[in-house]
Amino acid sequence: MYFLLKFAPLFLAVSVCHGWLFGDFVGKQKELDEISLWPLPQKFQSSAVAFKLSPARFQIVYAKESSAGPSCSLLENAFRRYFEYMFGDLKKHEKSRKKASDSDLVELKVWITAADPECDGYPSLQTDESYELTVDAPSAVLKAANVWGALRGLETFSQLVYEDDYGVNNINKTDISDFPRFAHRGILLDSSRHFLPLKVILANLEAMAMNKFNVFHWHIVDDPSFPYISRTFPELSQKGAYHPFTHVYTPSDVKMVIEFARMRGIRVIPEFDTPGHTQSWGNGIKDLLTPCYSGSTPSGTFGPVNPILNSSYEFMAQFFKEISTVFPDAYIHLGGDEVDFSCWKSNPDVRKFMEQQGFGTDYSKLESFYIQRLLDIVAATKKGYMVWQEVFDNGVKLKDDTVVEVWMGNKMEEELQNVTGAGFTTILSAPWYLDYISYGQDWQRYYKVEPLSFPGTDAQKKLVIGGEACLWGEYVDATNLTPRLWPRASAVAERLWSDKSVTDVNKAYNRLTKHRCRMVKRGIPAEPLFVGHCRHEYK
Ligand code: CP6
Repeated sequence: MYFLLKFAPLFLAVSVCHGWLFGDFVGKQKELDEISLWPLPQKFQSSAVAFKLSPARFQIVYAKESSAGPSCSLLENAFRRYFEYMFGDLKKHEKSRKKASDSDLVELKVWITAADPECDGYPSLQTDESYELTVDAPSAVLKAANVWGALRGLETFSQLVYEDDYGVNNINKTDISDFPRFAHRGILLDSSRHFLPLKVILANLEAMAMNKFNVFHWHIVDDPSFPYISRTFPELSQKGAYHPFTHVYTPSDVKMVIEFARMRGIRVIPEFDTPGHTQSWGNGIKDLLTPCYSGSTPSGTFGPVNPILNSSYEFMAQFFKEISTVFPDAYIHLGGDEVDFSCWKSNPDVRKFMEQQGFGTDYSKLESFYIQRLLDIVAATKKGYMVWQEVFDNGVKLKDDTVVEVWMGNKMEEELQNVTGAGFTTILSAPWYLDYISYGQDWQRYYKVEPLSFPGTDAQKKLVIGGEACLWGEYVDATNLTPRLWPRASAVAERLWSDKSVTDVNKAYNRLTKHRCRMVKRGIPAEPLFVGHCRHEYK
């Protein structure tokens, strides 16, 4: 007998009914329920043949043919992390002298196939995240072109491991071939409405990796506060942060976020939103914002960035030159949403400028004038940019590789049709505003969204490169962010990773309940979906 056949009571019932002893014939869905992969892989085959994993013997190693080896610190770090997720702290395990038996899985061989494994690189929109995973005794094999696919595969492998009734770690014979449906799978966090301590950001990057998210959209500054410490303009945070020393991100904090994310295959896309949402910028930079008028005199309040002064553009050029060197990603998010025209309208100098430019009374032309100049400034730093949908709606001329983010819930399908019809790539966040909360299981609403349901050609649908779950910060800080985000964002994770046909909410419920307990076990205080318990409750 080569394999130890292990049947959970339910499996036994199913197997006996069918008169089979061998697990390969056990219904597939039962397996899925048992092991609870999230998000569900593209191609998945498993059997009830189970192997034991002994923490004292099991090792994650490199395949002989692998182009990456022990000098790849990203993988070394990931091996350690996933070993701990599966078995807890290594020090607690006694070195076992017992010989491995035929029913043991003794190793996971990681095989990186590309000539360049990208150990020291950064993930990008073009990154290949696919992997193949075979679990069979005595060795499992994880094959991926580069480290990014290996990271996704390690997460899946760790999710395959489950504790049996005796607390022993098991893994079933399995074949998986997996790749993401969409390339951009993001989470937006807002560190301006409330300061988010580094610890919270890092914990959420951990949770993102558990859900195969690959973009951290860092809405780092906004009206209420400017926590980013700029080398070029230190006054921005000195005068604009909630506190100049404690409620700020230092250059080393930012580096740490970027590196922690890189180690998990996550891109960091910072958003510096202008010309609106910039009240906090005005504290540190004189004349950057438009003075509002009440009648013929300045009212003492300020509006969006002043678009009629050359000094505004000179500032932006210097500022974004810095940003383009601090953040390694090929994209910067430039905002451009919700520009309030009332202050511009009140200002006589702005009105005169409008006249000179022939804009009439159409202030969206002034908005476009500003954004156009800003985009050209940023393009000169060799970065790509993302913008909120208004920038496209206002007819601004965009670079071909611009990503337009659709956030408005009304006429969302029409917007997707228009943006992709004009040939631009787009991501969707409109259905996934997780800052909105309500009674009951709202994850199901997020889960049921089909991003490509809008009318359009195949070429148009290809331009939808993904989506983002947004957790705006008005009602969120370090005390409630993580449980509000997880596992609600997990619904978005599966929609963006798994096949289009994966839509059954009841099946998803069973897997997601277990996935949520797994996050809890790994130290993420993810909130419950509904009535129930976890074997390992939050400590
Ligand atoms: N902040 C910024 C926000 C929002 C946006 N931009 C927002 C608008 C409407 C809702 C939620 C969030 N808080 N900078 C819009 C992209 Cl419902």
